[in-house]
Amino acid sequence: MRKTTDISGGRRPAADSGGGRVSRRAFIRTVSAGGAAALIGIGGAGRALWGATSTEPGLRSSRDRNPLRFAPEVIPNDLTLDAAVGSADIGTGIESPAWLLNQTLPSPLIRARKGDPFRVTLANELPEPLILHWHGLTPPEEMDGHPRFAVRRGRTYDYDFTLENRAGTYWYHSHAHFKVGKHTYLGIAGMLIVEDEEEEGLGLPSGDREIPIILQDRRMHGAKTPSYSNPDTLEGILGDEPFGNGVRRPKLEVDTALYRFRILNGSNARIFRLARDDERPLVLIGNDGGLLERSVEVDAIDLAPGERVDLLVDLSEAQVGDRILLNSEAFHIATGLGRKEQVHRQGHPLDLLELHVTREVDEPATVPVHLSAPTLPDPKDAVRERSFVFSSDRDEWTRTMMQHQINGLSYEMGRVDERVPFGETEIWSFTNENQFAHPMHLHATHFHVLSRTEGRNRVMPWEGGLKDTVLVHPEETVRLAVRFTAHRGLFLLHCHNLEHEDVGMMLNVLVE
Ligand SMILES: [Cu+2]
Repeated sequence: MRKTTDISGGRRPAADSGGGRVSRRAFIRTVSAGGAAALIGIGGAGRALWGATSTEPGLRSSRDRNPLRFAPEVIPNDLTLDAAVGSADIGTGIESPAWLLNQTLPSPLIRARKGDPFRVTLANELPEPLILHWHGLTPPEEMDGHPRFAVRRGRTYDYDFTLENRAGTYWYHSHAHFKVGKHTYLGIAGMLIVEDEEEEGLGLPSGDREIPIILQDRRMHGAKTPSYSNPDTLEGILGDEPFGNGVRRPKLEVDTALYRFRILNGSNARIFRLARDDERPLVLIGNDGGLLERSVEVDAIDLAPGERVDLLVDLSEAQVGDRILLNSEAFHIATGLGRKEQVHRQGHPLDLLELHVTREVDEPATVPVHLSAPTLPDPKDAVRERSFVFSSDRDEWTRTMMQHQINGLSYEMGRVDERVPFGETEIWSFTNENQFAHPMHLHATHFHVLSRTEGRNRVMPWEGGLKDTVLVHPEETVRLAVRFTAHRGLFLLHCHNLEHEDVGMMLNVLVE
């Protein structure tokens, strides 16, 4: 079913050390053979499967869909990533212009292991300066992809550090000065998976049962995606075509089995409200910072740009022939403003991925209840508070462009905005005083979401554990416990709506 091009040794087999643990593929074979074990179904009944003939708005025939593909997997062991202009097949054999790393869309999937060296060379042959940021990892400052390290065409940048982060689903993308939106939209972005021993011990679905997927929305110009021009600085670039792993309107053939979906919102600006269309819940097991303490069932998950969720999708009770959609459901962002002033373009429904059940297998599907025990910064240890207020206004010179600011400031590369002592726990509050939703991303650490007041007024189930990106709706105040324990140096706090970031919604944070 799944094709993986192997360009650097491919998937590393699981370590066979530690109490005679079987390899992950062998594990799948073992449980497949144990047919007598009971299937553990998840969620309730009442399935209302969408058929291929549906005429509901926003839904389309299965015939118009393209097979989901998977990025070639590489390991960061003397890996070179060549950035160059090219083109990519976005489905149905249509080549669309793109900027690529190693000529693939999405960029190669980097699979790494906690404790291993991370040695990657970026070779830039793009017509613009480029630097890569490892979103969610916490490397030393020269390795973090700060825009001051961007390299011009013809130059290279060497990354060399030890991977200290726990197992989880991460991202990497361009962090070039004021060009993040363009570069990411054109294709300079890929998934990064970290594995560790703790996670392996859980026997989560792996191999063909693990589906890494970067979800994005795109604007279309006929059958092709248009080049990046005149970005909307109000809400950011919002397209009405769903893409998965660089494929337009993706579909995936699946077995009647339990799957692990690693989902990354790699959109420039689009917030997704993920849900199954068969009225079954999503089983959430992890987010930005890796596995949660325990699995939790939710009907829908709001996923903003830069956020990740790790889901178990149980298809063990599906029938061959079923078509199940992973959708982004309609939603509304309350702004507290009159109807006229409201922003309307977020929250349109999209059918993101069709799962077509094509093979029946007899495979026990167990969902572990207890998963992990992430170490969270404790608000009781906080020694100070820091507040960040977000505002938006028309640029006084151009009148058409929007300014999005943090504490009244627009980004300046050479200015230090916050000085934070290394190792001390602080309470940070994010207050959004304007009508746009802002997914705020912090480099160099993960944080613990404590509370949300006004707006949605609660912490969502997918905001437990360790986060590096948190969505702040209009009028909301989100409080976090934050502590930098990885490295000292100059890092970033910014909005991950990439058009907001590129007009300067970013600050320099010096950990000292
Ligand atoms: Cu923003």
